[in-house]
Amino acid sequence: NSEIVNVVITGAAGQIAYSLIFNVIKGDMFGNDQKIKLVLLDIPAMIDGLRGVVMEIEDCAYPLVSSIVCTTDVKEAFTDAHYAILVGAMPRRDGMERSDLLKANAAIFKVQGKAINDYANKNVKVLVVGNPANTNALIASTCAPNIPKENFSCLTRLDHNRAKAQIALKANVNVKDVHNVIIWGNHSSTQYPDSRCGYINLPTGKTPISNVIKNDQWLQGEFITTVQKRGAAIISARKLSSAASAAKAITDHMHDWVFGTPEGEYVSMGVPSDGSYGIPEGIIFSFPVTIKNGKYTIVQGLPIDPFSRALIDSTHSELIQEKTSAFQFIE
Ligand code: NAX
Repeated sequence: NSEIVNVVITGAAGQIAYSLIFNVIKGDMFGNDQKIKLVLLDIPAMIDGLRGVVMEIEDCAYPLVSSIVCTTDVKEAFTDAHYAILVGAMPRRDGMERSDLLKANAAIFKVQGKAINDYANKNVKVLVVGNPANTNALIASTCAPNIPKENFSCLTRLDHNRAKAQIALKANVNVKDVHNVIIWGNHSSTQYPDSRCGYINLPTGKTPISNVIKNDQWLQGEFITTVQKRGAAIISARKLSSAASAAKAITDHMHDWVFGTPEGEYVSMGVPSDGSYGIPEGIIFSFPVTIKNGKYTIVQGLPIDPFSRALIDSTHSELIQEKTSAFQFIE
């Protein structure tokens, strides 16, 4: 591919970016023949660190990097962007109220959404990773009325990958044989990791997960809580939040958004709700999707039992509350 794509990564001096950037320039996201202009945005206090990252990018001597821009200016960063991966966010500090966190992030994503609206390529695809990811994505999209809503998404692929991995470990199969797990709702501890529609490829054929793991108590209990609390478990073990696995999930999300999903394969993506599964328009909610020609479609017609309905409704209410609290700061 001879056309260069402009890829913006925010929070570029942070720990996720320190894995993500190298996945991107190796070709894992856009393919092995796609040249990339890499645009790295962070805040002024991080600019020295960012220069160090740039030296390391150069030293990797990867041929896909056509140029690198390091900036603290949103206009410079988002001008002509084809892909914007918004990783940088205000972290929660000790003593900070939840409303302070929502306020600080509302301010960041309002400015970035507006800059994307004013300066990015009109077909830009935006992925929000910085937390609270669903609500930050909604704010950015709301502040970018000239960019189609469908071009804004948030990351729940890490939760999706975690769910696949837990199923593979429990069933003692390779993770590549686990398909169509679903993450519903918010990227938070109210998310609903759902194994009911998933299947495992066994030597004997395609088999529903619940026919391989014949333990409903585990599938409706420990499986769900393990995935919901995985981020916290990593922080408590590593004393740092997940970074390499987050970068891998970001790479999977963008790769599939660009190249599509294999026939019949669902991936989880936070996308604007459209009434599917009783979630009215107006929030960014994680759904099972399939992707073709750069456009995702929410998988329709999956059965929702009362157990699932309750969990989906509860993560929905949390998102409505987050939206109400955050939006008072952007009016
Ligand atoms: P770090 O604190 O290591 O890095 C964040 C970087 O963002 C810092 O360099 C900071 O200076 C920069 N930043 C802050 N405000 C900025 C702004 N206005 N413009 C540009 N850059 C800005 O955090 P890291 O571990 O990399 O995590 C980044 C974000 O991802 C956090 O909000 C984190 O909660 C979130 N995560 C989301 C996940 C998801 O699945 N949606 C999973 C992983 C991760 O926890």
